[in-house]
Amino acid sequence: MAGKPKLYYFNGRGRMETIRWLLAAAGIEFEEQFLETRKDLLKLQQDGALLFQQVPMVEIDGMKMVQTRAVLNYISGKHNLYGKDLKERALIDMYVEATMDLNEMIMLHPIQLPETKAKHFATIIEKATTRYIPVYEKALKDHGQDFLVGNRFSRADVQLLETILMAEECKPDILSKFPVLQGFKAKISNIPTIKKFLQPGSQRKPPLDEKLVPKVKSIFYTDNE
Ligand SMILES: N[C@@H](CCC(=O)N[C@@H](CS)C(=O)NCC(=O)O)C(=O)O
Repeated sequence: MAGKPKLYYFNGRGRMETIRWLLAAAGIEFEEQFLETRKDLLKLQQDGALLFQQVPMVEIDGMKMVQTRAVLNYISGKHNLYGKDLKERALIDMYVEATMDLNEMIMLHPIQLPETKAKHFATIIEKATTRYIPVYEKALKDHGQDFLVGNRFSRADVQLLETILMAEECKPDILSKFPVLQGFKAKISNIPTIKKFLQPGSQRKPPLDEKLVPKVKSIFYTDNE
């Protein structure tokens, strides 16, 4: 039997967090190797472990997988979280690409320059409440089912919940005008694997503490980047 997947990244959310969410939602235990310094990244690069010299990297089923979306697609396909046919998969892809756009905006907020930070934050809230959240609210309302796609649990539900919780960290009442999503959030949060992941002590990571930004930058950026 293959061992547990092993995740290589720094000890924070970044691009790895959605991978953690999907594994947890699928009930898959995983190990993590945290990069603490640039030397740790260079070592992986020198060992030839990173196809494009970048992390996230996940050792899984005998592969050293890189490229976040490739990893997410693999986990979703393997664990039946990716729809029953190509059309469902296409819809799931559209939903999750949009959650990832919003997720990335929020994720990158701590590293914005001081002079652009307030504007960036206002854009997050504006896009969340006018571009993204209403689409999910309407989709759930129109079909009246518990899950976003195909009346069954998929990565679209997991990734939407992850992103809703991130948006609530920015603005706690962000769902106040979206009653269907409030119900969705409660239901998906109560799925046993997800409930477990949401409990303290799980491998879920907290939002990036601004004090850690220099450390993260020192791992991933050289002085001239
Ligand atoms: N498209 C890649 C981007 C990966 C990426 O930008 N990784 C950053 C850390 S979050 C990195 O490894 N930077 C070091 C480098 O590019 O040399 C993915 O989604 O995995």
